[in-house]
Amino acid sequence: APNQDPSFSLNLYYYWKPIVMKTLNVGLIGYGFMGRTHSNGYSQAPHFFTNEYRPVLKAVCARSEDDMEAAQAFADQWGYESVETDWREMIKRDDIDIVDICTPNHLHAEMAIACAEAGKMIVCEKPLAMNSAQGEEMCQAVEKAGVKNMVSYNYRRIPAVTLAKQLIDEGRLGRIFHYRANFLQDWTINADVPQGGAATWRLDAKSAGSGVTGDLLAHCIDTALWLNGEILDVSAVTETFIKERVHSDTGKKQPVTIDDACNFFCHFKNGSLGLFESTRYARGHKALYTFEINGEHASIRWDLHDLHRLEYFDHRDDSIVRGWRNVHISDGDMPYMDHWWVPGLNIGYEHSFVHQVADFLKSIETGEAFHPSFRDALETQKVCDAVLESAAERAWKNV
Ligand code: NAI
Ligand code: SOE
Repeated sequence: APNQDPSFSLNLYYYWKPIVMKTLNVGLIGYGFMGRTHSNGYSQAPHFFTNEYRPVLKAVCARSEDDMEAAQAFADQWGYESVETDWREMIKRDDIDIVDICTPNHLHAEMAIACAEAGKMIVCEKPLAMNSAQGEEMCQAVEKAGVKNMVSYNYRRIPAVTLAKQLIDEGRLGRIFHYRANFLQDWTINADVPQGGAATWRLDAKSAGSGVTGDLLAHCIDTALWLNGEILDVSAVTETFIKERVHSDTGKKQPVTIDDACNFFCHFKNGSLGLFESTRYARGHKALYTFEINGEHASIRWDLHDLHRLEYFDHRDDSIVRGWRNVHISDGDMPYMDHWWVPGLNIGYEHSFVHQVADFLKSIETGEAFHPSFRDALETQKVCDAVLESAAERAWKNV
């Protein structure tokens, strides 16, 4: 061995292990940001993770004949074998096993329910639905059809976040008192940014459902439910700073009905207090997702801009060396890291989607449940609904 470090040889083992694979054909709907990210996940997962199943990029779907050329260019770039122009036709195909829904939020429910009825496994982007009533219908559809399903709350699968879960489950923090999370961006400060249309559907409630609550806080809520358990009730405030924007459908100024910013407090079932903040008006922040958890013995904090580090403070440390430890998650005994390169070499945002694919394929192979499923994501949706109701009514709301 060129290096006596066991984690190094483990990496080589994963890299060279011969694999016999069965195929699972993927049909992708939506070839924008997430269409690319998921396609990369399917392409990379079999190179780095040993699963019985290998995804095959079988078909990508355009919106209609009008964007056929763009869809074909995407297919050529990513290696999809065929292009469809109607997602309803694509999901009828016998040679499609998994349908991956990477479209704006208002399309998730109709597409996912139709896929379940067609007996397809489903990967759906977040947020699950426009609201929890719709989410419940989606859950019932996949459960009735008995099809495997997942929602792409990918941040769970960033190794430092997975390590946070491990430390909490091992009881290292002790009783938890505080959970604090932020997701800050600044891309809608300019009043000239329109609402609606291909690039700015997130600003139109008809296609997004909500603003930062469903788009950004949903991620924070998913992570929080996973790390710290159920949320019982919420008290929220939302603001829409720019009240009217040009709508791409009409070319005219129309009222903006999404939340530009949202802050909320909550009680968790374990007795801890939660404090969440999200905005698209935090000048200087592009995607600052952070959380901090304070327990009786120890605290942890994490920052997406430095995603490889988990900060950890343990009061039980010897007092003369006690302080915040800056743990760099790049060694083979850290979650997922035994599948990548050698110790010390970083991975990034897109790898959380590779991990997601690898874990999903493993759950198909073993028959074990995959999390977050539609049912798990419905819990996040219920918190989002309670947050928006609380802000509208200026009252505490039970989830
Ligand atoms: P995007 O705007 O980049 O792409 C959306 C795609 O959907 C486009 O290719 C568009 O042509 C397609 N589409 C729209 N209507 C369609 C129809 N009727 N039939 C077929 N295709 C249609 O959007 P983006 O950023 O990829 O977001 C998609 C979803 O992913 C959203 O639900 C969003 O919330 C979620 N998302 C999740 C992220 C994460 O970190 N997990 C990051 C970004 C987005
Ligand atoms: C919005 O800018 C966005 O892309 C969200 O849609 C994603 O869910 C989040 O992960 C990053 O920001």
